[in-house]
Amino acid sequence: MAGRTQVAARPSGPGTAARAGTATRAAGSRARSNGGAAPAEIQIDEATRLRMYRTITEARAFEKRANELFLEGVVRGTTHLAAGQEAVAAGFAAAMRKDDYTFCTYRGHHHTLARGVPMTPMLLEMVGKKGALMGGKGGSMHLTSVEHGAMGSYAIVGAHLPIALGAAWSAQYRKSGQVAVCFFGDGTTNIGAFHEALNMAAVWKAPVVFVCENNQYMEYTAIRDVTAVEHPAADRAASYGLESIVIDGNDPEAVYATARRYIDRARDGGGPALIECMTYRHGGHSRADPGTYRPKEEVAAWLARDPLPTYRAKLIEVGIAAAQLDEMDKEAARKVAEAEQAARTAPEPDPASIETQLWSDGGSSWRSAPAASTTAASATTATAATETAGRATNG
Ligand SMILES: Cc1ncc(C[n+]2csc(CCOP(=O)(O)OP(=O)(O)O)c2C)c(N)n1
Ligand SMILES: [Mg+2]
Repeated sequence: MAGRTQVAARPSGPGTAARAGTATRAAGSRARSNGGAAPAEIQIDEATRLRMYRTITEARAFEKRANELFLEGVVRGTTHLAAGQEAVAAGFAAAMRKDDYTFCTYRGHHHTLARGVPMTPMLLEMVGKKGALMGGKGGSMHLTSVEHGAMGSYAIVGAHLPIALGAAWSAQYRKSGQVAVCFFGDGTTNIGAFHEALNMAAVWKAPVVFVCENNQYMEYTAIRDVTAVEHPAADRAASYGLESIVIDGNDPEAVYATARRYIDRARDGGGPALIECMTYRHGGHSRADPGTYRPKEEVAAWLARDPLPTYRAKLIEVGIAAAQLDEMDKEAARKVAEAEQAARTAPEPDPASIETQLWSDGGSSWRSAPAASTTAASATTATAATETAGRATNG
């Protein structure tokens, strides 16, 4: 792998400033930091800008209400909000082709919405009612919609990086031109699967773009307290022959331009990329966490860089009418209200559905039906399952 280019558009925002003085190390640096602005060659048109604003405002409105419903007990279990990190989802989704793949973590509402998954089935998934995105079997942490390229939200830290690589390898093998984009947190970079996936992706020149949403915390621990390098993803990139890329994850246009550049490159056979987006979660790790371990000044500094009002102000500055943005905010509120209404009133799912979608035939016959009394197809499945079970027992 040739690349040791640094294209770092290093943000000057909070967090980064606190660690200023640590120079970016990338042998053979060429392109220099442009302070988070979009690379000059990528033009961002008005439709893309509006699309990104829509994603940010809709994700913010959706998560705010979803969280309230969790607190009210309408939604059970826990939830992990991405409020504050929406610009990453907005910028990447706008740069992706419709049939590209998204892989994300349990903090994945923003990415799932950004790929066009409607709010109502998503919220129904969280409450486990009829009409839910995945029949109510996944919930907030496992949102998936294959038809939208949303290939899953994974709760095991790091587990999805090799899976995203597999999807990219499949695309490469099929010559489909698809790219897999895999989002994960800063804490994930200390998991073995991160390194294993990056290594093989680089060896295979797979069309996968790994995106670290560096929100600077892994649960209740600051990443800087447990990591030997300043930039947990970018500073490891050189180990796999990749460029060290750090961008302002709160600036959707910087995200979009960088995403376009590396997604397009991966599609053209240029291999993988690793992009570290500096950002911040407004709340705690999950529903149960008030996030009080974070210094007040740090939280305040990042709230002042909230991508929603910041991007709104920028769009108005470039000539987009405030009324048009107001309309989008209203539309977001309308969609949230509609989803909430459905979540409150939808019937419980049919109890029989509990046994569907568990196996490739959509049923449970593989588990117990004797081969003689099943159809030819399910008999084959049952036999295969028995053999697998035998191997598992013996292995
Ligand atoms: C393999 C594994 N180890 C530990 C956990 C518990 N855990 C859940 S979230 C989390 C922190 C991950 O932090 P990061 O990757 O930065 O993602 P963020 O939550 O900040 O988006 C941990 C340790 C887990 N889910 N999986
Ligand atoms: Mg984190």
